[in-house]
Amino acid sequence: MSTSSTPVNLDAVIIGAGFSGMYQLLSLRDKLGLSARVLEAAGGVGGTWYWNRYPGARCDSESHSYSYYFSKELLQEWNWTERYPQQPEIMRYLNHVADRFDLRRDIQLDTRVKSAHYEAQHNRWHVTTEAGEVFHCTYLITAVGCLSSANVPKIDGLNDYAGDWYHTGQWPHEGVDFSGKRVGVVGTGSTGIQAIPVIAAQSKHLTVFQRTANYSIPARNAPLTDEFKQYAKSHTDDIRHIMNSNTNAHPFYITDRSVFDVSNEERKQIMETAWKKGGLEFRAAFRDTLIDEKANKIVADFIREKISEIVKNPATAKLLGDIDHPFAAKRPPVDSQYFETYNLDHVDLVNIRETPIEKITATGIKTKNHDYPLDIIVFATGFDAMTGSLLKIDIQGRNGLALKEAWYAGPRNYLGLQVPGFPNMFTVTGPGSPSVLCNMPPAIEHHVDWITHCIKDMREKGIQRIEAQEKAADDWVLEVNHAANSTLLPSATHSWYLGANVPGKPRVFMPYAGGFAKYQKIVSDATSNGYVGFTLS
Ligand code: N01
Repeated sequence: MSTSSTPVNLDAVIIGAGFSGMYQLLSLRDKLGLSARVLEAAGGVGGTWYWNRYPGARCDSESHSYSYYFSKELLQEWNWTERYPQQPEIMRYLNHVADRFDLRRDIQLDTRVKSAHYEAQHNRWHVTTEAGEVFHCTYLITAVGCLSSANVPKIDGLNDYAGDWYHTGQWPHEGVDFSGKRVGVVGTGSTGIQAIPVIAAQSKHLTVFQRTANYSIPARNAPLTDEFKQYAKSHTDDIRHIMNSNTNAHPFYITDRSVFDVSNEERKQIMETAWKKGGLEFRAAFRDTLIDEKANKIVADFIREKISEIVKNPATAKLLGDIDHPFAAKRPPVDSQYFETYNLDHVDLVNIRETPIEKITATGIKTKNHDYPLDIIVFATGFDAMTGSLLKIDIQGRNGLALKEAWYAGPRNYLGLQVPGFPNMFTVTGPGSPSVLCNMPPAIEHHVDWITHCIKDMREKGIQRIEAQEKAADDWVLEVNHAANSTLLPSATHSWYLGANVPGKPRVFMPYAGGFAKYQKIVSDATSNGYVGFTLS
């Protein structure tokens, strides 16, 4: 450990030891031979999976695609056990990666980065940690994750609550014992929908506080068969090709078929088959689900019908099916027995859209009409997504320009990779890139490979600085808006894609919705034409 008077000099500092940070370290250290260190606030590697250990936490991407593809050996060695990996299995995988590639010696845990300031006279970043350590580096790479900054709602009275409360994204490592407890869950996004069935199975009584009803598709999780494992291992090149050549980086293509290309019966059959298969692939049954309102309504109505078939109490079914946005305009959850859980006698659903939470009392949650006594409250209320974790760090670029200032009206960058005024700083899967609209590992590998290639190019050509140009960033923001506006995504006006879930956050559609394949081509064209839109000096 250094002190503030003895800075550690490195080629690169990487912030975060999740999927991105670990691969970035390996790439800079082992492929380019640079000195690099990962600074990580948590007590272990894993990034979002280190924190999100709530009951039922599982990935919605299929395990054979939720993997690094940079190492053929790793792909052959590692054996996933289920269609969708659970959080502990993902943690075992990421810890295996850390050991297998000898990454730990350059990962500094329990180290929260406080500030990162660019010093133009030395062309370096001056990075400090909360413990007072100082690092000087040429390249600063933020690998802080898109969904890492927990959003705990500011509800009156939380401090007076005598029971225990938790946010799903900051779950205690020792777990939570729900047995014999009256539990309240606030939030019915992907997280709440995963957690609710598991908490229901463990608790005496569960009350779900729903503000916005949500679609959900059955995951149909199951142990992987030997045949599938064999297929995945013997087709790694094909699977990688599919992921890299489609819209969402999942291991399947969206069909070319419109909802209106087929008869009613055929359409119903297609949706039934997709529902039976389950998972995010349900979205891929038609090409126009997310671009045509009428097409979307047909698919959405099919899901509503399923909800009313599953949920026995008609009033509950109505409330669960009363969804105010197009299907998949918010990230569609994938569940195991979510709607079925409401058939249990000890599970209640409360409509807090109609009767909002007024406050939290010493004994539970109070709405306008009712007091709900609770021993435990679980906030499955999401994240200050995409920008939250970056803006918590005091990042200053050229001439003391604060990132907070540069982004006061929302994130503004070029290709989601660099911000004007912040030379040699790179953001892995930041806003302005497809990131959260994708299966994350391929999106991460693409960014890390690009950053690595760029730094290699710079060093070979004696270039000391790369910086996004102002005009390129302005044009890219327009392109990001245009891509979003060509879909139904912005019509879910309260989604976290828009920053609308965090009071006061600028409403800007943050991820790039033009598709992963198209995005890669844009980035590749700009690069091969001499880093168009970047200034190299
Ligand atoms: O968060 P969310 P999440 N009072 O923001 C409600 C990824 N993920 O953690 O819609 C009452 O989607 C809010 O209501 P409303 C995935 O990308 C991945 O569930 O704002 N309620 C909503 O119901 C996902 O999209 C996996 O009206 C409040 C819920 O809380 C992303 O993480 C698994 C409230 C928040 O939903 C975020 O999902 C899980 C308040 N003050 C998640 N504030 C994988 O499989 C918020 N809500 C990898």
